[in-house]
Amino acid sequence: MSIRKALTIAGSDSGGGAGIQADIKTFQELGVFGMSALTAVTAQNTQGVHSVFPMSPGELGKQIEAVALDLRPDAIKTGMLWSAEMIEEIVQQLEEHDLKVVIVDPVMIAKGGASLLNDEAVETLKRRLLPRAFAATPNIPEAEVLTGRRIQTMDDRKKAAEDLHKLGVRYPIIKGGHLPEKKTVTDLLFDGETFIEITNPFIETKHTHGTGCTFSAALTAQIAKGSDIHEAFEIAESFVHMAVANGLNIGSGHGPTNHFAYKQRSMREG
Ligand code: PXL
Repeated sequence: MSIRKALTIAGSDSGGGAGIQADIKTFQELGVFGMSALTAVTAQNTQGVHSVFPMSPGELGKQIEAVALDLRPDAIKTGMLWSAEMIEEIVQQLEEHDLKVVIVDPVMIAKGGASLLNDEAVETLKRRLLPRAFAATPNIPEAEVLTGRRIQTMDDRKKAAEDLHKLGVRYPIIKGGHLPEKKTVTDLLFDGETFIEITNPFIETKHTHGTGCTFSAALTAQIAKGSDIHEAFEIAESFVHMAVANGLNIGSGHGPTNHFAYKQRSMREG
């Protein structure tokens, strides 16, 4: 079988822990050929974002088009999208080139608080991109913004997942990392019929930069390889858990996770 291909439409993180760098590393570790269309170039390290230089929407569109016309991705992931114009451009390219399997990671703010999505772009994201999403992977604050619902209990999360499903997301996944339950973290998938929860031990570490990008990239890689949503969810959970549990301890701030860990363990275990 020929190699599967995934495209990330996202921002560059010069520090290498999040954004397209995290996505391409994750694709590679899971055996998928990675491609990118840049929305913005950020200057940042583990201490924070120094600046953001957005691409023009037209230049973003040309990157998606170039990939679509020739390489044909099996799955596409979106990350930092920055503006409403950028989202409109993406939707136009998806339609024009009949690109269907889109996993939306609705990135809004970086760990240090820098905004990665303009306020007025939220409506465009909801109205134009979410209805085309195969899956979406918000954390709790992002799910609150997208649904207008305060999320505290597991029941709130389930309702938010149903809201996202109604907005057109086929498989919403709400990540629980911002509301750890004492010693565990539970992520929730709604497949349109049932709720599936995956619980991992909570890991006490400050090195969690890029966990959201990495999770969503692992999910995208598995979907590109033909996993169904349930298997993709399980593997993405395991990939991120291994990446956080085996931290690299680099940089003096919020360091990146270890993208090597999952594959290293699978190689050891044969
Ligand atoms: O983790 C969210 C994220 C996504 N994309 C880029 C980022 C960040 C967080 O810092 O820098 C480019």
